[in-house]
Amino acid sequence: MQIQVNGQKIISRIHELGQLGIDEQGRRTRLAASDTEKQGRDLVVSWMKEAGLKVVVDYIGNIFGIWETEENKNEKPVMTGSHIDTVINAGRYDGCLGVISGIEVIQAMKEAGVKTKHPLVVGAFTNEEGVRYSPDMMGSLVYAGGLSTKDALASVGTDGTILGEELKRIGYAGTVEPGFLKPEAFVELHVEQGPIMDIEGISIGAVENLQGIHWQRVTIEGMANHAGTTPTKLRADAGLAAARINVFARELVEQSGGMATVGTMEFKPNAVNVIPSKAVFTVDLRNPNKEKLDSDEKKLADYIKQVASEDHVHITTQQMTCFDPVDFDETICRLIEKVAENHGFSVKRMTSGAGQDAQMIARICPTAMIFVPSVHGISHNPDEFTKDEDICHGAAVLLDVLAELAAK
Ligand code: HGY
Ligand code: MN
Ligand code: MN
Repeated sequence: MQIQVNGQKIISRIHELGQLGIDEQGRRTRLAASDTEKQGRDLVVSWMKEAGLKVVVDYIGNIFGIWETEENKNEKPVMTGSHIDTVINAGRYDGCLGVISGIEVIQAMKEAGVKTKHPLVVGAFTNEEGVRYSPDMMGSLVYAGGLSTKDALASVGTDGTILGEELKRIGYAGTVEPGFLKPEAFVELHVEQGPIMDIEGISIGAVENLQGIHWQRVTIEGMANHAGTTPTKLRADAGLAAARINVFARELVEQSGGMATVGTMEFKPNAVNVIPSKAVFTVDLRNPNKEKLDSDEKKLADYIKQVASEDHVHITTQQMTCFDPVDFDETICRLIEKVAENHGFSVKRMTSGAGQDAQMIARICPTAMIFVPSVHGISHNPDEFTKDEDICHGAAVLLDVLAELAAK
């Protein structure tokens, strides 16, 4: 029986959810456990209920829509899902595609009267982006047992708030222990967020692995002084030291084939004519190869020491995340390829450059991802765009992959 997924419904819901969190400058921002994200959560919960799913929220605020029957409720569920929190001034597809498509695909199977051996569940995981609270992929990491619920709830945000209190405030301090459902398998549909599929004209990505991610915060303390009277050699310039480290990180990854990003930077006193006494910034290092990633991190640490002595500044670093590269499940990747080919869609094995909830759930069950193209590879940017037909293709593949996994 060929079940039809209502692609138009998915597309209109992506746009409906994408309207939440738009501020007065037109920037879309739904940071984890914020008021705007609560609006998104409430909308997703209403869709899950409309689909006739049982909605359960766990202690870290992960939301699950569960479809189980009398016959299969004691079996382990096949799970899909993603996240609806965003970065600052975000696009509308990152994460949301996977949650909205998951709801629609399960509803389509339910309403078609499909009998599955396993229940089906769609999750919306808390704080995948890690912009307000670190680390990223927090909700799925806690779910997979990689971080204690207690430590996660105690995490302090960039705005000084405590995640556990914020979840209570927005009404999503859930009622069950994370990990309460042990999935049989997990498949996440997500936009590629990179340019490869768009450039090569590929419709479906069978994501077989994901690069490692190391985040650290660097604090440099120098000495404020007059920009016009302090000779260069007498300066302890925190700003210059920060710039040197940023440039070095880029040179490192140009050798190793990894990626380095200094995404946040603040100076004190931040005045045009004062040598910065303090610089605080973050370094996001990534590489699909663990040895290279660890080696880049070591080389960066050695260079930071060298800069500290040459520039007469004091530098401290604080690790924020340390996630190794992840290999996904080969059997599920093959199933994604087979289903895509059955639909006549072009398909290619892909590596995820972005961190994903799937990388955490892969710790507890066979897991893989389905990618659809991002036009010009733009993401974490309001110009993020995926064509309607690619959304429909991705959802159709997700449905058949979940149906086959839930039937076994
Ligand atoms: O950082 C990442 O790659 C993901 O978007 N959280
Ligand atoms: Mn994402
Ligand atoms: Mn993202």
